[in-house]
Amino acid sequence: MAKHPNVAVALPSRISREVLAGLRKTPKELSPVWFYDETGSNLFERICELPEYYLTRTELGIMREHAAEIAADIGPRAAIIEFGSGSSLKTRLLLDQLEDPCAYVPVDISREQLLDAAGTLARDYPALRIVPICADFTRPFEIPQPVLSASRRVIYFPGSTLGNFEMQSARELLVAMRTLAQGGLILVGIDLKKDPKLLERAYDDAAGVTAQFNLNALRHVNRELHANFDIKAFQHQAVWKEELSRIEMHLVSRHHQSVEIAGEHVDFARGEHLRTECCHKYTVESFSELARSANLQVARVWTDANALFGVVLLQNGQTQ
Ligand code: AVJ
Repeated sequence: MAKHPNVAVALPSRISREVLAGLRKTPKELSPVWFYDETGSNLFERICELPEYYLTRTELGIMREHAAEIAADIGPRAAIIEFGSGSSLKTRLLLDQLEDPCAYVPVDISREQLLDAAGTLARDYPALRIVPICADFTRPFEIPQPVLSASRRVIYFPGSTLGNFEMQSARELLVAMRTLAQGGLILVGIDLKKDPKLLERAYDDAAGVTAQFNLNALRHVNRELHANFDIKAFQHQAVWKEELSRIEMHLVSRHHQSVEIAGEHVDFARGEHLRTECCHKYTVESFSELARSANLQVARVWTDANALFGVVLLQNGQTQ
């Protein structure tokens, strides 16, 4: 936003209203989108390499081992539409195996990362038509021409990002993907339910990188919304909620304090929690149930030897 001074004037009021609304809820919440400024994106890359954070490495392992099978299920001349494409690393493993893919459409809200990744990919896959779309994938966006001629659309949603959505929003997103796929397929990465101790470690690592990542959301808000969060006055905490099958990222206020955001004040009691993220963990059964409720059915599941993570292929529930 800082790079577009002409829009910076119009945007903050809506955004700060959203942030303030979250901070006035009980319990307080802040959207995980605040993690991802430049520092946050770099911290997330460091998280992906932590020994405790098994997710990225496990999903990459599954893709490495099974991409040929996945590509065979997808078939020739498919258009791959990726939600929240980021660095497109996992996509390469898929693209390497696909027969004559018709187009690759990365959809990401972060323009810089999107164009960077698309540029690098274009150099490595000169024959592939790459059509980046800078958009929020939770809202409708326009479908580019090359996709229209594809024999099949595949929505790719790796990284267990779906897990960040509450049940109802996850269902809505799956419905939107089903509609966009037009009878095609959805390939989604989901983190599987496991020993809460392993999850707590994955989200509260010994080196404290996840703590920095979580606290950085406050720095981001400070910068964008003229807020004055005292970063040292909050403590990172990962909280497992068994009944909701999710691990939550919290920031706990170390003492009573008042924070100013866009000219307004928000009070934090000593020990009060601010929730910054929910990461839902599924069983294959619970995820199949969610898919069914979106009129989708599980065609196939690939997992690692320890069943830590799943890559799931979904098809339209009405085709069978
Ligand atoms: C990028 C949303 C998949 O939920 O594991 C990592 C983000 N949060 N450590 C996740 C995250 C804390 C991550 N996702």
